[in-house]
Amino acid sequence: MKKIGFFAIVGRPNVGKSTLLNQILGEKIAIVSSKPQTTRNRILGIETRGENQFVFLDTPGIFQAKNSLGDYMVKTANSAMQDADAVILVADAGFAPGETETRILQSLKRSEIPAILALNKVDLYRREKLAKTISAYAATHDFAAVVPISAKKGKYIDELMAECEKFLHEDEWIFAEDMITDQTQRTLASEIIREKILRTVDREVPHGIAVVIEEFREEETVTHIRAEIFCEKASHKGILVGKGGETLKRIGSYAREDLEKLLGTQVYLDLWVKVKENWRDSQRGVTDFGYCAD
Ligand SMILES: Nc1nc2c(ncn2[C@@H]2O[C@H](COP(=O)(O)OP(=O)(O)O)[C@@H](O)[C@H]2O)c(=O)[nH]1
Ligand SMILES: [Mg+2]
Repeated sequence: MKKIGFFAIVGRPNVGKSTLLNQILGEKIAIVSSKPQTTRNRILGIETRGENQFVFLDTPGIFQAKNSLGDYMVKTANSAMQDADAVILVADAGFAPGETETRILQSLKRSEIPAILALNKVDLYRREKLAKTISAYAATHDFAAVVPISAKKGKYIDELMAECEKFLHEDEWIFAEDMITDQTQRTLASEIIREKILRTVDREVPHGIAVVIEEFREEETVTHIRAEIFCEKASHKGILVGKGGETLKRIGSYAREDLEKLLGTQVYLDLWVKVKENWRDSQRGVTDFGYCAD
């Protein structure tokens, strides 16, 4: 009998939601960085094991939005929660529930959606610390399960999957058995480029970046990709390009390495930097770059 279930992965920015999804799938479909608010869209990840199809929705973290892009990101996370059979709340194993977790739990209580608590980054903490965090959470909510994990090290992921399995229901699968995401190769390519920018440049620059793929042409052994990187200020453009174009070259070569792995071909990557002032503040700018609600 075939079974399926939907799971929204939620939590504050930077707790390891995208790392967890990649680890479950064994493939990188969600970009990861040490900077908060890396994930902007809802990302679908599909894991089919035997008769079971697990559909995961990686969401942008839930936070206090400061502009139109932020609004869009928080709405995306909230709506993913409403559609789920169960929510996986990812939280840092070293901290008691804070304002964000409390807010998420209140909304789950109201809508009566079951929650699995995944306490992540256990590799960083001692056992006593983890025990304290577990009791702090247990006192605030009646979780379907509490599973300490290390998304980065791939530890206790099977335990988490076993808890998810309890929420599957008998039904036809929605996705083909070999499908792992609904994102197109173009989208994955633009996200990879954005990840390398997040990892290469600092301060406020990467948060104002949008990457648009202008050309994606596949030949037998080579893929030609031309991408435009939009930033919010001329000074940001200077930082992205760097002295003698050195920073942009570095971003390009990191991105090319991952793109070649993703596509299984050689990649010719052509990157251009453009300025579009304050696009994140306008609804128009945000939708123009593809961040539009379903
Ligand atoms: N030490 C440790 N770091 C982790 C773990 N999981 C994720 N991280 C790191 O936490 C940061 C944020 O991860 P990311 O998946 O982008 O978080 P998201 O914003 O919740 O999607 C990255 O630097 C990850 O490498 C973990 O289990 N242990
Ligand atoms: Mg993320």
